[in-house]
Amino acid sequence: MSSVRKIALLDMDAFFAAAEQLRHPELKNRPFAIGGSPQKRGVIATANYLARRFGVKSAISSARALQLCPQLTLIPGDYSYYKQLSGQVADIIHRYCDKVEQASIDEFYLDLTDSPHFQGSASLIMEAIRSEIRELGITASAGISSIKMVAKIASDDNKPDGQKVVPPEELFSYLAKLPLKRIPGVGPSSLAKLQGGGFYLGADIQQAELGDLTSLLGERHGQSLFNRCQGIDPREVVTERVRKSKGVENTLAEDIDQLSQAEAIISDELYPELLRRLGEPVASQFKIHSQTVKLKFNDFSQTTASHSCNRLSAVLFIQLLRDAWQRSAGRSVRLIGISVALADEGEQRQLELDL
Ligand code: TTP
Ligand code: MG
Repeated sequence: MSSVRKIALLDMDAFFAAAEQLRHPELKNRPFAIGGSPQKRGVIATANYLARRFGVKSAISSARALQLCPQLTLIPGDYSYYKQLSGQVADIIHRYCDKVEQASIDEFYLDLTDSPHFQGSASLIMEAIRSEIRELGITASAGISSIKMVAKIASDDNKPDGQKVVPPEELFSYLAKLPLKRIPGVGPSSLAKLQGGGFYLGADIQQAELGDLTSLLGERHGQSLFNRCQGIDPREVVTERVRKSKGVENTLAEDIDQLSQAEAIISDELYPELLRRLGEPVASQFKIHSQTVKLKFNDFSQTTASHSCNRLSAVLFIQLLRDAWQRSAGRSVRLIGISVALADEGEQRQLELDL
């Protein structure tokens, strides 16, 4: 095994805005933002790319946003919906990688060092994950590097819907060219101190004396910036849980275009087969995290619908099928799949306690 790690950071593009656009397609050609009302001194959570052209962005007040862009449509946030969508993204990622750390609602670190997929090509794995996310109707960008910090920084380079690899031999030169404000942890006040000391780019830190940095920024922050600009960031991808899933799918002998046919395939074929594969303990107890239905259409694009739940439910599969079916837009269906993500041990204990 090589000692150089392959770490990716996946970050959803304009996440809350993309999520809203998915269920309200009419928003697409308008500048809009998710945020609290200006009367209640609300702030902007995020804005779509059209609104960003006016300067509307995360953390400014909604009142200011409306000054910058008077035609802005302001919508309240729906955190549980975004969380559910983020869970669907997590499920996709877990199908390609066991070592995943969710850093925020829309950011995931993956350790792909030992991945068996695509002959270990991190670029191809991230392309595949991003293409499955695109099937959900939203997009993500990724950065790939041997250290976490650069994976995160690089995920912005080709945003939206792009990715960037910084190979190990280019790490030092990539950092050299980097304006310090792009380094996570360098906020406005650190930046002012650094610029006051004549430090503007990664190269300035690479050539600095450690003592000069620690006297400017303090021991811990100074040391950490010094190390990271040398390409030293030993932080591991910390796995919270490995989500295992089980499923069955069926490529149909002939494409179908009636929902009732699909319902029958799930009820009569796929669900009994899933029960058999799961075995009695899982099928009857609280050992499920979520259920998913997948449809592949005759143009080979696919869609999935998922919902979290604790106990296996045939009715839920039918509901999810109906949700997914609505996206067929006249296409017939060539494959149907159903799957469950299994709860891990910790979750099971928690569920039993909750009861
Ligand atoms: P980000 O990934 O920072 O932003 P984004 O996904 O909207 O845009 P980008 O394409 O640049 O990645 O944050 C993810 C979500 O977190 C964002 O959609 C809304 C929320 N958020 C807030 O609620 N407040 C904030 O100040 C920020 C930065 C984000
Ligand atoms: Mg994002």
